[in-house]
Amino acid sequence: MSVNEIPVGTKVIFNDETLTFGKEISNLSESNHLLGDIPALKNQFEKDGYLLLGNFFPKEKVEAVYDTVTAMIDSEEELKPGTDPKDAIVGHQNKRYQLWRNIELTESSEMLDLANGSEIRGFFEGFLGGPVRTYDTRWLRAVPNGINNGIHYDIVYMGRGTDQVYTSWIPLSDAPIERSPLILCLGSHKLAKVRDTYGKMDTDTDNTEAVFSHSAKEMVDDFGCQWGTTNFNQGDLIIFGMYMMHASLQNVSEQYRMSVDVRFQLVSEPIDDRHIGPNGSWLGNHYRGLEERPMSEARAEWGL
Ligand SMILES: O=C(O)CCC(=O)C(=O)O
Repeated sequence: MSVNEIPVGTKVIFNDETLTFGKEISNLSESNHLLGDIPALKNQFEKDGYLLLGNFFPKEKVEAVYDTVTAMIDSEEELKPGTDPKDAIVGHQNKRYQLWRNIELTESSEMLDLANGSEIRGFFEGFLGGPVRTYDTRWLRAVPNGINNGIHYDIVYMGRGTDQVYTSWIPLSDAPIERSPLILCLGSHKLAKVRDTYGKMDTDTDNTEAVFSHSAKEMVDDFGCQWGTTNFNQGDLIIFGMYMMHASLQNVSEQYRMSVDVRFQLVSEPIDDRHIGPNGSWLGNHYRGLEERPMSEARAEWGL
């Protein structure tokens, strides 16, 4: 067992469910040993639907972004009084930050140097075999205690160009199992019926809730998937495609989990222009508080 491996029997929380390692959830595998071997990386991605690259980013680049985010939260007095901002301990309001409209942070030189910097661009140019571009929307998050994200495919938010878009999730803080790590629903990218129905939806134009399910167990019991996660470290990188169901575990720690998720694709492919332009104009129905068709209704129509 590697140092980072989460032992069988460990329990984690998703919404009101408990998931057990070795049962509904298992450890994700790193692919660092494949770096530099593009065919092997592609095979691995094709097989598992993701690539996890530990310690991918230079520490100082990640810390620089982390510091801009903690400084902002500190300036709002939302860190616990008397604590070191470096520890990012949540203040008494337990405020959630969804910062993709905060251009000062998402377009800062520190952020661009990390999330659109030479390491990640170089990786994708090699992996995709040509010049690449990134979305200007950068989903910067500070997740407080008790909070997690729901189960979804990214295609429902960003499917107006090519579907060959790659999500890159970058933990800006450590994100071990108690601090709201990303979880992937392994096998979900191969669920043909889900791809052909939910995977064709556009949450904005269809005005339908984007979250496919509130139950991680349902994805195991009814769809035959298995969840995967790891104790993420600050500066790891995990990439996956538009049809990988994913979510995050509840933050049961007292520290913010900070992360940014960004997208890459080939320049030569059509792009979803909702996410282009430095003003971060995109704000989906959900975030504008518009009433949406419930997912349960859509799923009943699809027979899912
Ligand atoms: O960070 C999270 O909690 C969710 C991330 C996510 O949905 C994504 O990277 O697409």
